[in-house]
Amino acid sequence: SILSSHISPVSAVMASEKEAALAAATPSDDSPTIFDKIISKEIPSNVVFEDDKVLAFRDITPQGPVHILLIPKVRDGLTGLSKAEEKHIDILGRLLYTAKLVAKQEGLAEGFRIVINDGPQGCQSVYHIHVHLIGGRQMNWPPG
Ligand code: TR5
Repeated sequence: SILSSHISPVSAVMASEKEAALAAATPSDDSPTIFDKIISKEIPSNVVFEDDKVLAFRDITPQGPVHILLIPKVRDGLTGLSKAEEKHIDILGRLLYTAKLVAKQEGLAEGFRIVINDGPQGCQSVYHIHVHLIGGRQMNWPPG
């Protein structure tokens, strides 16, 4: 890609992985995602918080010193925020509240960024709703 030719090889690999994940992602598809295997521990992840409803683990391609994904253990049709229904209000609140707890646990007293990517234009690549918690560096606005 145009991007890849102007950045370091490591970043180029990461960029193309994201591009590949985006290309493979099918927004309307209700089939399992990689996160099901992370929940079942079939695929290892670096878990930082877990209860009966929520799993929080470190992103494999961190966009900051701290980059954690918070996901519901049961997707229940919540492939993305745009699919939210009233029945999801409790889990949506729990994801955000848990993000606050994890931010404190990670020492992000100076602030942090919460992101939920939705759909192709939102750059969503995994269709199991997830909250990104990013911190440990100065964030910029507007985001890319
Ligand atoms: O692009 P969106 O917003 O959908 O976020 C998906 C996130 O999942 C990205 O930030 C990826 O880096 C992250 N991701 C993808 C995989 C993965 C992961 N984080 C932890 N562990 C992972 N495994 C084992 N496999 C992935 N494909």
